[in-house]
Amino acid sequence: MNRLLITGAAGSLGRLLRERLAGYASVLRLSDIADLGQAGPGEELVPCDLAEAAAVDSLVEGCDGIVHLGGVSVENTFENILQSNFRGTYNLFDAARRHGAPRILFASSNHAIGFHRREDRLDGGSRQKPDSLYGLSKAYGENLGSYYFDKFGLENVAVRIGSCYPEPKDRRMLATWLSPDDFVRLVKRVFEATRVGHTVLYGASANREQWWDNGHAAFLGWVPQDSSEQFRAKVEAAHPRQDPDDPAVRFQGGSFAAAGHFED
Ligand code: NAI
Ligand code: 15L
Repeated sequence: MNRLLITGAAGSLGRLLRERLAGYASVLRLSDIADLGQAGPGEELVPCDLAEAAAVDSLVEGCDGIVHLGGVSVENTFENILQSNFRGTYNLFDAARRHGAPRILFASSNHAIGFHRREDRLDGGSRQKPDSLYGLSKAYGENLGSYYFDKFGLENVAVRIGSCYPEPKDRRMLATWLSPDDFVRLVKRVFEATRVGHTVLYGASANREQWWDNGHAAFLGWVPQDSSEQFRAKVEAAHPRQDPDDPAVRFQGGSFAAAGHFED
């Protein structure tokens, strides 16, 4: 890999990959609207608003792979999500089409399927059930990936990330937790696999509670190594058992599914 672009590089997963993918490509091109600090060895900093099509076109030129993390990462107004997520992700895919179709890893979210019930085991064929305006933008990004692969052969993997933090923060995250190490391993597999087509998979570690089945993506060779189980006692002590009929417990999206419409 010569030049790998990471959008959203100033965010929490972006900072993680910036550190952990140092040296993985000859050049890491790091982009965000927020401050990216100073360029280190092998880094190129390209500030860019993803909503600006011309700027995104220049951003993507010369890249061999893209990790697309940039955008609004929680529920927000439709206008903000429209600009950063809907427009931003369209601009990115369309620029990639014009510049040699570099493979894209799109950071989708469990909130694209957040209105599925916790007792439903999802797999590659499960339908989208967004739980928020944010989740809708992730469902749209997945569909962009489907369209750009079918129409233009632009390979891409949408990862429905669960909860990627150093430790699970609550009882729900015992099921949705994706360890930073497992995330980094997944990113590398996406760019090292011979072929990925258009694939949608779930980003969770090998936790005891499993809501998602990635059997359809076994060709990637990504086998999560970590488990939230090591944190169970701590999490359960800090967070009392919840009412099983609470919408935040019934649905996979948790509080995103339980919340009212953001614009009201
Ligand atoms: P974050 O909010 O820390 O980082 C997102 C970055 O995108 C920020 O630095 C922000 O400045 C940038 N950004 C927002 N709008 C932009 C625009 N118009 N142009 C350029 N940059 C813009 O989020 P985090 O946690 O690092 O997540 C990264 C990605 O992964 C996001 O797309 C998020 O939706 C997704 N994700 C993260 C999960 C997690 O557990 N951290 C779970 C599921 C999905
Ligand atoms: C997400 O999509 C968010 O970006 C992140 O902040 C977490 O809330 C995560 O999902 C989750 O569901 O835990």
